[in-house]
Amino acid sequence: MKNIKNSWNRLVESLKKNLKRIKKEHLIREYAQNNVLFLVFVITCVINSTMLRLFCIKSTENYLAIAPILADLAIVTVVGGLGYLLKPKNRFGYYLGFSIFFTAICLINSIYYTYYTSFASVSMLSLTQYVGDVGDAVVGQVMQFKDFLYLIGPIALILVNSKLKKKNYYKKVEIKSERKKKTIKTVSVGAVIALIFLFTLTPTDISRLIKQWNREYIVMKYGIYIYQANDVIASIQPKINSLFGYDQAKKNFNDYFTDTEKHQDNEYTNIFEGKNVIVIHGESLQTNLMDLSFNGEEVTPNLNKLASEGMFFSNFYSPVSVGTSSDAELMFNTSLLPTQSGTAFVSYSDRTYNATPGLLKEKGYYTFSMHGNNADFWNRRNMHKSLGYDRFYSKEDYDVTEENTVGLGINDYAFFNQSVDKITKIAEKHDKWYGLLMMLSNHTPFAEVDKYGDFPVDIKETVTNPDGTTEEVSYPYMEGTKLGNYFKSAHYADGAIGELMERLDEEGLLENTVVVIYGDHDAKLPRSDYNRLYNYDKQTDSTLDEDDPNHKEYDSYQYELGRKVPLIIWTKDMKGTKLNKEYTNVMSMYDVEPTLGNMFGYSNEYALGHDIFDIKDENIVVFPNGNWLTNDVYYNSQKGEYLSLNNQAISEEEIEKNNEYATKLLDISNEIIVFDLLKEDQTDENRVIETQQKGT
Ligand code: GP9
Ligand code: MN
Repeated sequence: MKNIKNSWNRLVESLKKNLKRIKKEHLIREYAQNNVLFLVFVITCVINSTMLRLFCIKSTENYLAIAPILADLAIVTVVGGLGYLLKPKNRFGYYLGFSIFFTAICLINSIYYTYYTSFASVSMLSLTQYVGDVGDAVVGQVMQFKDFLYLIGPIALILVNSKLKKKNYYKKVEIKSERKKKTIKTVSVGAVIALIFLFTLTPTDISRLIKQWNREYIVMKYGIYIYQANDVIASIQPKINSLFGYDQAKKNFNDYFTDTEKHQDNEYTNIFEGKNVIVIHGESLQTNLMDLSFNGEEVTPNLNKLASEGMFFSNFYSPVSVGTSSDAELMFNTSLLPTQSGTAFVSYSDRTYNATPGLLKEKGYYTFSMHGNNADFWNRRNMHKSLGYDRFYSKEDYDVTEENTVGLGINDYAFFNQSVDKITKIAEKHDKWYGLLMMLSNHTPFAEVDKYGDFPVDIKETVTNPDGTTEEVSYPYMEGTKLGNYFKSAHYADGAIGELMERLDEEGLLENTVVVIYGDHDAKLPRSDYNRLYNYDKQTDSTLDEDDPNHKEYDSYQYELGRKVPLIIWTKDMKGTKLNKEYTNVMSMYDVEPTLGNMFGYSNEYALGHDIFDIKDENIVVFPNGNWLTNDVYYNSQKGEYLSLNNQAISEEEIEKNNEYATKLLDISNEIIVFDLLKEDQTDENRVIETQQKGT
């Protein structure tokens, strides 16, 4: 302790001494005079990036953020430091060049943000529509006074340069070793700042940078320069991936589909032909919600009602990968699986997809999607076009206010309400339509509990006192836990589904319509919270001990299998018919397109999933990590072990066969997307020409 105190005192003393020396010897002034170009470059680049963030992202968290300033400072210090390798007379050109480059990044993003409320991506440069749409609008409508402020960097450098010229600054001679020393010192300072920045990062920050889809978040954390560099890498990666291996991929594809059995018609074939469709993408809705009640109130009464009146697929999984919501959409619409690197929505939005909206369009449907969030989230602005939606209604089409905002954006009640107004108009104009409504409120972290309304997740009991009087006691149970908050949030979202159904009915929109509801993926909640849910001890307000006879094990297998999500297909007149029942065969999100296709009379001949009424109890659900599930077995490929669901052992051969199938499915799906195998006219020659054109 004494030693630490002594060292600390020595450090403080030496700092004081150095500060005094710096003051006395005017070292700062001297440094500034000798490095004025570098300093102007660094300061203006950091100011520009900070200004961009402050103008675009209006949140206290952003206003107070130090991390992006550190990130920007590290980048420009290193770039600026490398300028010292040049002779003084060449440095102005170097700094001006980079200053213009960094200014352009800020300026383009500022304009793009004004127009699209998101940051720009180089991947969009290949989309001519973007250049066309924005090109005309830029100078007149979109470029605002604030955008001119970004020019301070190059302007300041030009002014400083003319002053320096007059002072004969550039006549100074600096020998090579001196220049090298200066470079090393400055770059090292940049590296230290970068290190400090790295310490501020959380695992979520890193994973979001890798995914590169939550652009605002990345800019808010990493600053605009790292965002843009990362964006370039993310945009180039799929192009590189698709350069090699096309022939082998095409052969695998042909072999796979030659060997695949053709679909057989069944009693569900064409039963919904010509009907309108409303698909509800239920954010983070898990099936286990539907079995739960607190103090006699169901968590999801509306979902439960729809399930009890319609076709309820109770063993349904959404094998999403890092693309979460967007992977669910991909699988639902295209019967493909998530890609092995990046996400289909962000990295491969320019590929050809045999997607449900596009296939229904060919049958005369008007197709649309609606979502209250920013259109660039998960790159939906582009990907929804590739999937064949005629129109994507996003945040900019909704009246979003502070009052109607919950979590990521407009709450599900306001979103549905405004959506029904839009659907009513669509239905007036079009005979047949297919629409997707994507919910948003029930999104992790489920923290805005006071906005979810009153839904206690405690245990209330009435106890009789010895004197005969009664009183109500409450045990906290799930109150204050993340899982408990999820129940409150899900109950809130479920209420919005109830209101939506009522309004659709009032507007007569359910008469000839099939409603399809799916949970997009699980809510990623802690297993310990589930242990509390199933093993709560009221007396101690904690989880029962594992050796307690009443303890119910909720192990990792139960947790993984518990991640299932609901799929409900419902029509107003289905209740009591033979369709109205629970369907228990295992099924996955990528089985939906062939299943619906069979019912609506369209087909994707390159679907990787199956019509569940064709494959029935022989279905296998494959997960992106190679795990798989049948009605009888759940196999964990990481551990190389399985859980029998029917108390029977499974042979090594069976495991091997299914492992091969899982790998094949994941590979073929990935190759279809990466090599754009569904695109017609894909001869090798055309691909080479196209790749060259894209490269120029
Ligand atoms: C974003 C919403 C949520 O618009 O769909 O995406 P997620 O985080 O669930 O992938
Ligand atoms: Mn989601």
